[in-house]
Amino acid sequence: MYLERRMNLLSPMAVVLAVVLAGASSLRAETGAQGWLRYAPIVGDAASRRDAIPDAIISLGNSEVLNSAKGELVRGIGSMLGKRLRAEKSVSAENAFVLGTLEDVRGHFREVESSRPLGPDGFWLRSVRHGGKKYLLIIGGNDRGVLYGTFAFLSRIAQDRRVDDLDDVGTPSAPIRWASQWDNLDGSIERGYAGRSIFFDKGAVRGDLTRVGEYARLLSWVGINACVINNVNADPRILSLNFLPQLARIADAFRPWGVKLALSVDLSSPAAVGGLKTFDPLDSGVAEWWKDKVDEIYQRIPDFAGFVVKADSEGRSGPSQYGRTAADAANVIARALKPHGGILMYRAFVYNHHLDWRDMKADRAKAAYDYFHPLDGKFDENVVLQIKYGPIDFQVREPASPLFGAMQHTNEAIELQVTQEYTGQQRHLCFLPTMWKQILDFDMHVNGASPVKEIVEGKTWRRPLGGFNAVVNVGLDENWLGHPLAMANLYSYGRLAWNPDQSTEQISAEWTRLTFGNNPRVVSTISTMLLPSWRIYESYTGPLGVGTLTDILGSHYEPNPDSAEHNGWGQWIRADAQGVGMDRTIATGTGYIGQYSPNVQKKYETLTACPDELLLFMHHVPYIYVLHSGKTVIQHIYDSHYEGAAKAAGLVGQWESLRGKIDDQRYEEVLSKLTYQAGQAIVWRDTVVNWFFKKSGIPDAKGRIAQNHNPLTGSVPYLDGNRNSRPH
Ligand code: GCV
Repeated sequence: MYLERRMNLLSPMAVVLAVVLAGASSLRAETGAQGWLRYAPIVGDAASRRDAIPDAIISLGNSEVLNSAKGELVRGIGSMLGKRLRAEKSVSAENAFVLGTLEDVRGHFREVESSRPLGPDGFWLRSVRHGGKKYLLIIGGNDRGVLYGTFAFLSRIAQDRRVDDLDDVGTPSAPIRWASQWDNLDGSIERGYAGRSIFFDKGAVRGDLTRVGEYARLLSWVGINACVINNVNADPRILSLNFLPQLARIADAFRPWGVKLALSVDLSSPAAVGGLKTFDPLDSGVAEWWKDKVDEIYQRIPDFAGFVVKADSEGRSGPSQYGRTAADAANVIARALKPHGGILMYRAFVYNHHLDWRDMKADRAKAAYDYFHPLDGKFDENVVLQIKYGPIDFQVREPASPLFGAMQHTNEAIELQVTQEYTGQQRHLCFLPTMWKQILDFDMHVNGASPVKEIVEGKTWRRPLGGFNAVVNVGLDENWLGHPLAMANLYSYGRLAWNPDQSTEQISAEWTRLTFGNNPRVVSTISTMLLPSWRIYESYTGPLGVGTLTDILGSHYEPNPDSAEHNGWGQWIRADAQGVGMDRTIATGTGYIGQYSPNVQKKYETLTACPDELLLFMHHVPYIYVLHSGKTVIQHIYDSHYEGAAKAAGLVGQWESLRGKIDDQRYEEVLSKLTYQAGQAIVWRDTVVNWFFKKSGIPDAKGRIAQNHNPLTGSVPYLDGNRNSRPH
């Protein structure tokens, strides 16, 4: 208002200057620490937005979560619209925000009496008129729902969307919407690419937990309701007595944001830190130990969410050491958690990493189904089987794990990976929701139409529990994930866990608006970069579902196709002089395809039906096999690598068109990452095409391969003579 009045009095020249300055100030340097929670001043029609906003705020309750909701509303409206809300104690005859649970709001507003049901964590934004006054009700199914509703309202403002006459209900898809960290007690993070742990340092919980609270606030905005803070390769000391008060401090930092604490635990803990001689899940002393330990935890942390267990996997202890099953192991802990409402997430990532690579029937992809399918129906009601999206391990392209369709008497959750272990480690732009959506929408055909998302939501088989857990691995880097654009993956994970039916276009535009502002050019350019970026990454790393061509025995980052073969890890690509790909057919291969329902088997079993994008995952074919696209396999490999690298270079130009439209700091950071990616894509391209050329002896029809060039030993010239560098 003040600025407007002043501008009316100014000369046209001064008005131009003022507008330029206002624009410039909105481009102040940003570190990315705020993520999508910037509450940047609205540059558009802020005045009319401001007028639609009441002056007062009343919170019907006084919990920590409600206080956060109230605080956020005051902070957000103040920062975005320059309006200071006045806190009032009770509802009176004046325009106001009213925040509360459905039960509490009903007591004041008859309009919501005959309301729709509002489940836990759900919210309802409702504008009502009452005695000539306007009220904006932010109603929750519980306190957390009120906070989510508040964030949803603020998100509307930040995106410059309409906020009058609201009648907007938000319902989460599933009760489990967790984030996981693979943080070690020494402060390192397994597969973390953005600095050290925000939780731990030198074997203890950090003294300053400011970043922990900020992380919880970001998670809460996208509807995440619990966070597992330590590596699934769990250090048993996390359950030792002296750790508990430290863990309680983390839970305290999470609590105002409705985020519950969860822990990864090692199955051997009763012996490792409990002093017992055994950790046999069927031993009564072991059951007693878990019960006492869990009671202790709940005494200090009454809203504790539960445990995640990785067992019998990659060298971890497990029930197999006592001839027991995963159900025995899961249930003994679940029974200790049950009286407190806690959940036990048991990971289905169980496989033998000493497979015989000479055995053409051996197949790591079959392991989870083979192990868990016979246990269906044997898990307690508060156990959830946590299943990685594909049957191998977070690869750039995998089919949906057949296990999703095989456990109708068991709760399930899908495990995704925000941290880009195999997808460019936050040095490459790779917007993963495009891939996640393909998996979530994939129809397993097990109970009529049964997409993976509905199975994990618990809808397909009416399961009481289910949902989502993603490995995030934020670190102490100011911008959380290292690459400013990687935060789009974290944001989208939360949004998809809340509602997997949302489109990636909608989510990416939303994230961009919140993160970089509402300039339509910025929004459309960044969305146009994000949306194809997963396919671009796939095309210059591992096309046709070939599996990993990365350095599987080491960093999981650089290209090294040889490392996939001839070892026990089972991520083989089976490339020889004639052809490539794993034969997983029922007819002649490992039989993996037989783990799907008949309708899905039909999609994959024959070469004619199998989609090109998964061909080499399902079949071994000659290099000269002709794809549906009309190209031979080998020519596709060559072309996709050249095209992918060219597209990666194109991202640089797209980003450069935004110079001056976003703040310099984030602009320069992203630019340097994309420039690096363009060079690294060339390293990938040249390594892979040379490797396949050497294997197959078939030249590129377009004559692009420089035969004597070895990109792994020499640096590669790119982008007008700049030298490509490797990450340290
Ligand atoms: C935490 C992959 C990763 C490991 C990870 C494991 C898992 O193998 O490379 O770092 O261990 O998955 O998900 O348990």
